[in-house]
Amino acid sequence: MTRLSGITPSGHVHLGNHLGALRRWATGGGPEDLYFISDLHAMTLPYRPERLRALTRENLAVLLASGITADSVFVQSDLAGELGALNWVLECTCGFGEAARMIQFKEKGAGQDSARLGLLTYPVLMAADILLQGATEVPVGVDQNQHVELARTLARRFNGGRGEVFVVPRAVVPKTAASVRDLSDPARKMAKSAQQQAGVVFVLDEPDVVRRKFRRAVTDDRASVRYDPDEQPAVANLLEILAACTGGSPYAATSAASTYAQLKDTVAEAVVELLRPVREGARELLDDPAELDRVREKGAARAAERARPRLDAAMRVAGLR
Ligand code: AQP
Repeated sequence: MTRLSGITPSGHVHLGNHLGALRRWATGGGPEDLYFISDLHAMTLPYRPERLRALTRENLAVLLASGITADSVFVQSDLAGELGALNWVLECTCGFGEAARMIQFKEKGAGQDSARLGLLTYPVLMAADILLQGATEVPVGVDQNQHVELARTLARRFNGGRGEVFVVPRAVVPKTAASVRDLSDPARKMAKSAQQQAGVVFVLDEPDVVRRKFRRAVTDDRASVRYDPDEQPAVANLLEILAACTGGSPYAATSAASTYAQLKDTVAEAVVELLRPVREGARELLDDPAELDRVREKGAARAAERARPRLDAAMRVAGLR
């Protein structure tokens, strides 16, 4: 089994990324697993090069501090040549309608003349990320499920029409914390690129900042700590976060507090303790640029070595060699 997944350095890593992705990537995997910083994906929206560089470094440090081994990380653009080649091969098998139906494209760019073409086609690049490494499982939050479906479709289509080259991957969506919601608005998922960051808890936030964000979290006027995602989505989000931190169920987490104020304090403390080693570890790594560079170089060499035979096979059966 090979698990592969990525994080886009479109902003600072947040609690949703940690609970829904990084924490799971760090446990239960095998020596073949790969996790990458998808800096190419971060270019699909307007961005500043200096900030992208800094965030790529920061995201890498957070991955390592989350317990993901140095042997299984790489930065996507270090494989830009291999990925660019496979991306083109796959784009030439993907319909415009298939790409335009992606929910993230509809949310972030559909109907806007200024939307980058890369925003439309990046799910194909994501398919290239997955297929190039022969991943069997792709751990993702529920929001990325559709993109993995596209990778499966493209793999089957290519294999069926040209020759068996790709492993058909499957998405693995976590049962709890599959989508952590914004603390200020439970209708929105917690997101790196949120316009208002008051409801987004970042992994590198200092403890007092985390506490303040939870204290200001929206709830409702029912004054009852119950787990009811339909009727009380904001409270349900807090209970899900608490459950994800403590390992119980959101229903069981209701016994931790009888008022909303207590619930917020309890969740805040659980999150502060969960994130403490990650924050401290990442800060240490960020103070050691040479070590981060070394990890990055080794990761690039390993990922490229693994990618080449499959890329060669794909080019060959596509009639290019
Ligand atoms: N709110 C979330 N709850 C649970 N999991 C989440 N993930 C993202 N947001 C949540 C998961 O984190 C991994 C890396 O995410 P990504 O870098 O691919 O970014 P994204 O899914 O587009 O969402 P972000 O992090 O909030 O960034 P922006 O604002 O740029 O969209 C993935 O496994 C993702 O499912």
